[in-house]
Amino acid sequence: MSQNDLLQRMTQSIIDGDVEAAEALARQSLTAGVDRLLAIQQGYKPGLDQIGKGFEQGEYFLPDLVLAGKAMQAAVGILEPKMKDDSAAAGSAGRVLLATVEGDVHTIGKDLVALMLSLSGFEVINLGHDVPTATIVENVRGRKPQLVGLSALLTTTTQAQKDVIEALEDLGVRSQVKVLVGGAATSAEWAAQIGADGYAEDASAAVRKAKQVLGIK
Ligand code: B1M
Repeated sequence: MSQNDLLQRMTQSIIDGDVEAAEALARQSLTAGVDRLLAIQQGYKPGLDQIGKGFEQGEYFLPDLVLAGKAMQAAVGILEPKMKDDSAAAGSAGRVLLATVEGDVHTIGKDLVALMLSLSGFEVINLGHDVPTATIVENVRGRKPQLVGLSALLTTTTQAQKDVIEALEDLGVRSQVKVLVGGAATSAEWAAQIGADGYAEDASAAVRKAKQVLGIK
């Protein structure tokens, strides 16, 4: 099977919400030596984008989103350990606290950002999803990261990114930490509007932006 066929089948496995097929294709791509990030970004992710569009247009429904999300997580679960095996020593670039903000349960993109940051030498504290603003702020105070990354996929939950920045200001710790925002519902304009230090559109951009705001070459 050509690499293109493999990528297309990966996309289809997500659209079908077929966990077994997604996993089998991930194993097959490892054997064939396909770049793992390419498999995630150009194989599996387009499937989620199509399901998302179809959901908006009433062609797909919530169970389709759920199954597509499970298939994606299963595939990434197979590719991720192999990516970590290949990575350099983690932690040297600095400490990052990552969370999907309160009210938002979307985890896949944030976890990819976590993976890419840790592959690039960051120590990543992943607080998970639907994380209350107070919990994020407590962790900033207690664990002293250099960067806090806030993911939001819903238009309604972007407000929580602003809440976190305001809470950091209220506690007088805003100047001690850089704030990076991302997720499908956000933009560079939004980041500027709420006083974040940066915005990244995808996981690779998140690494570049994290290094840029922290002054790492
Ligand atoms: Co939901 N969902 N969902 N969903 N879901 C979206 C986001 C939506 C755009 C679909 C649509 O209508 N087209 C829409 C949001 C509309 C809006 O508000 N603008 C939506 C909706 C409406 C909902 C519900 C409200 C549906 C309902 O219940 N009626 C509900 C909300 C639940 C909640 O959060 N309270 C809901 C639920 C779910 C599931 C749980 C079923 C599932 C998530 C499973 C999971 O995460 N474990 C799900 C899914 C799968 C999606 C879509 C289809 C795919 C999201 C995804 O994982 N993409 C999504 C449509 C879409 O995005 N095309 C959709 C793949 C991932 C790799 O990309 O997450 O964008 P993404 O992350 C990228 C970048 O954004 C960026 O890098 C990542 C990697 O490249 N990035 C960052 C992300 N975070 C970053 C942080 C950074 C930097 C970059 O710095 C810190």
